[in-house]
Amino acid sequence: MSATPAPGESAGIRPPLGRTLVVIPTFNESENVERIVSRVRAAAPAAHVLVADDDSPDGTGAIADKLALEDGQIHVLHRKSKDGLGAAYLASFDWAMGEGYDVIVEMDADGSHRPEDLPRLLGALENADLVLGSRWVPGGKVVNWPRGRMLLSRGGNLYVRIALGVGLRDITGGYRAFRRSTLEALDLGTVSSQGYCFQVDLAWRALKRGFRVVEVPITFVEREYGTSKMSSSIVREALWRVTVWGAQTRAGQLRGRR
Ligand SMILES: Nc1nc2c(ncn2[C@@H]2O[C@H](COP(=O)(O)OP(=O)(O)O)[C@@H](O)[C@H]2O)c(=O)[nH]1
Ligand SMILES: [Mg+2]
Repeated sequence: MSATPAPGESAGIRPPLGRTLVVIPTFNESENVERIVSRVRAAAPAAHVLVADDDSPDGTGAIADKLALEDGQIHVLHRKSKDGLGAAYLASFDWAMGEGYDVIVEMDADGSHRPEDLPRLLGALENADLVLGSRWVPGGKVVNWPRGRMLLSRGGNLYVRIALGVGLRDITGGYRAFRRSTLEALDLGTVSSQGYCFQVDLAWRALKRGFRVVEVPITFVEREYGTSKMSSSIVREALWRVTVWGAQTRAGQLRGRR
């Protein structure tokens, strides 16, 4: 965990955390949804869960509805069609704000983000504005990932670090906890990143606004059931957007020097 605030980072006392919502986006996760939701309920009993399903053809949404009927802390957001992870999260954040949650957590449905790590993420958020579950800080681990995915994640993070000039080790990861006040300041209406680039976009916005972003080591476990939705178009989107953001930042720095 990074203990020293970076330049421009806001220090100071933060309010207690309050009500937590764990958002789980799903597309064809029928083999995983019940298992992940019950693990979250066991690991963080006070937290509510929102399953954000993009009308999965495999019936994930109907399974989530059944879980919600049985447990008042489980909710479901049904979306019309597969529209990317970014859009599912933005709709979920809107829902969370409307319902008055104070902390919003992002978590994959496939078991890669262990709900048992959640209390540590929430503990770190007491003194931070955004907490990233991190595979690439000391103590972080990846289990059962093919070499290609490992290289993609490490290479992707290295590229982002260099292009944007940020110190975070795992800015592409999707296991994170936001304070509501952080999300409210990120200008979410202007986010257009669709795939996993969405994660870089939000962390980058938080850093630029001087928020305290802290990385907590996690063990990332590759899914046992269902299939990955990662695709080459998702990688291409991240590559060009990060390159553009990096170029804009450098151009701004040069203008500032003149
Ligand atoms: N609602 C929604 N969820 C998605 C979409 N794409 C991926 N997901 C979910 O996002 C999470 C991460 O996706 P995953 O396929 O495991 O990606 P990987 O871990 O990078 O291989 C899983 O819970 C997916 O079901 C999408 O377009 N819409
Ligand atoms: Mg996965």
